[in-house]
Amino acid sequence: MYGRLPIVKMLAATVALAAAISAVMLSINWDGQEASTAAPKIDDLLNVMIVVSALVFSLVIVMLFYALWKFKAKPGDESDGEPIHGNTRLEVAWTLIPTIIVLFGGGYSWKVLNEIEKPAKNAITVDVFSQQYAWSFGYPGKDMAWSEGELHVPVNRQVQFKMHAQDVIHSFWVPEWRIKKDNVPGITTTAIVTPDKVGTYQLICTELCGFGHASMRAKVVVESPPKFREWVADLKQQVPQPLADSITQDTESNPVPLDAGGA
Ligand SMILES: [Cu+2]
Repeated sequence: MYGRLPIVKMLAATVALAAAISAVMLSINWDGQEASTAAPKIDDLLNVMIVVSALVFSLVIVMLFYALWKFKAKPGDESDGEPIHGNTRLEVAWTLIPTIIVLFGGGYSWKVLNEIEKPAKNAITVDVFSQQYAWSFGYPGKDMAWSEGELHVPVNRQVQFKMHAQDVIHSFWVPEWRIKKDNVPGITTTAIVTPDKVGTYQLICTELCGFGHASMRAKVVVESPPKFREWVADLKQQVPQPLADSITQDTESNPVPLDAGGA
């Protein structure tokens, strides 16, 4: 037989390799500036998963290289390998450990999602209209003011974006907020964000939506509440009728039976 594996040494090598990989990976600022209350929570989640992945990767690499070194065939040895049948302890371990890791990742993500999507009492609603290849926005108020290509929101207040795609699937993404949400024709999707840093950002369409997809962007301005109110009050246009209709005509809030008219 092969004798006992040097478990302690292998574990030490695994931890050392994982620490080295984590140190490099965590030193990189993957997502850039954080500008919403969700951003630090999402970044922490990513960092934890990076460390967990580094541990799994290191364990596999250490075992692989140990096996390559220890069990290498001698020159001229053409014989078959030893026939090996199941190892219950090993099988229990390689089922149980991944299960625990996946459940941990799922539970942690669930917790983060719950926290960042918790509706606030003083939230404002902004309607988002996406079409090939432009964004426009409707603001709350009697006449529903409308802006094209430029989104303004107040700082430190939750915004609930109600999204209405007019043609194909688009996706709403402001990298500094970390939130990304698909806009799907026929249904209203919601993204909840609390921007917490004044500044100018970019809204990017992140679902390949056609020829002009790469240029489907809008300017995002996060500003103080008085400035925001002033800006909305100065808007001259109202949401055009076809866009206003798309708010109420989605099949999610107004389900239409499948056999209702049509071909
Ligand atoms: Cu698009």
